[in-house]
Amino acid sequence: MKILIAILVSFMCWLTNLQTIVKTQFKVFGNCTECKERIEQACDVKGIQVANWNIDTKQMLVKFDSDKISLDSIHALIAAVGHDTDKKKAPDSVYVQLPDCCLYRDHDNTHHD
Ligand SMILES: [Cu+2]
Repeated sequence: MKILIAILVSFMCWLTNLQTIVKTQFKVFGNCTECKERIEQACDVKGIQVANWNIDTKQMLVKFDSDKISLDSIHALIAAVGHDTDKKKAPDSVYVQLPDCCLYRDHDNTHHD
């Protein structure tokens, strides 16, 4: 009986755990491998399990625990290091500090509001 309860409890934990893990994709503007490092570094926080930005498609793949961090916070983290997302614009004061190669707003992939 004890074993049965233990199995049941761990199964329930597994179930609730599943519900809080969110995997999603959104657009993040950037140019190069330096951008990639910067963007992924910004997501190196508790609650985010996977953060992978694709240079070619500009798609950000994240897997995170929605109990620990919200998707909005992730957008804010990335914008805070100078990269626009499809939801949040980076502050100009941070953007102008980026190296020349990273100034994506001057390129084809400019963010349009
Ligand atoms: Cu760059």
